[in-house]
Amino acid sequence: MEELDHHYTVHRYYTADDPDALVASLAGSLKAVVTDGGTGVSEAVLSQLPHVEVVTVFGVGVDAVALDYCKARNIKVTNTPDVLSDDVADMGVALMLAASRQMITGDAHARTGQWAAQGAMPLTTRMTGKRAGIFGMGSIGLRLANRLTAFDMDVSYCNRNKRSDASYRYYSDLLEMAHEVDYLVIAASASPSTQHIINAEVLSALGSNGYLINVSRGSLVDEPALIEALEKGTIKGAGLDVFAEEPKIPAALCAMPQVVMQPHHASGTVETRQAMGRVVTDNLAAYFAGKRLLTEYYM
Ligand code: 8YV
Repeated sequence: MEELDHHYTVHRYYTADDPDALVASLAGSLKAVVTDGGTGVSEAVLSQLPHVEVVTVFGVGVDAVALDYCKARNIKVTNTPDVLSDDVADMGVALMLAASRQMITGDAHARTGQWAAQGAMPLTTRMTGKRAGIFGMGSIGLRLANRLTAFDMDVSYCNRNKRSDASYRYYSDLLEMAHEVDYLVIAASASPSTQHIINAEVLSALGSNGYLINVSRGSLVDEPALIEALEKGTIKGAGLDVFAEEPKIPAALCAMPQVVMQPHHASGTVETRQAMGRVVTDNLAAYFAGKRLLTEYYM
């Protein structure tokens, strides 16, 4: 924000007393929108801003941006790929371990004196050597896969295309992969075609020893179906960084000890957020200097 304030006249939609009035007042002048992955920018807002030429997203996911509208108006969109992939992959592994080894329950057991009062906590589930299936083999998926080999896991992936640079087992069919794995890790981007792709059938294929891990977007999961699968023991547990209606999380999920959660924080380290901020400001600088965008998202 300091860098933006230094180089541009910045109008803060998110803290405006009257955001609609702010948008209306900028109709004749606003050139660029900076937003984040979760917020994006809607057609309703952009259509009031005829001079906007570029939308820069502080995040890799552009699903909250009105992409069709941007394309039609030739508004450029940029995102922040790659710089956050390591942290998101780290979070995926952390959630897998935390869910299997019941880290949060264990922490409470140690912290609150239950250990001293009641003795050892119940046994948990081993992760090393198990089968992991990654849905979405982009930069994040690949880093996840590489990390999981250090846990001697049998790693497979499901992606639109087989990657020539990855030797992991490839599935073109998500349901087929879900049958064959102990951990289903979602690292695919959100789009109309992946909406609710993790449905009751996929969860039932994952099975009663299976864990669902999501570091992508809540929209990929049919959340009521997930809650039912967890309640009935159709799957064993889940590690979730993202939810359908953030920041709201269904009370049923919050009450489940077999679910480990994070508040959409996979890229939330100082190092990565600084790197993401740099990509945003460099893209804007390139745009206004008439240079090629660093990380244009092609629609
Ligand atoms: C961020 C994200 O949490 O990259 C994304 O798509 O969702 C996250 O990295 C978000 O964009 C920052 O607010």
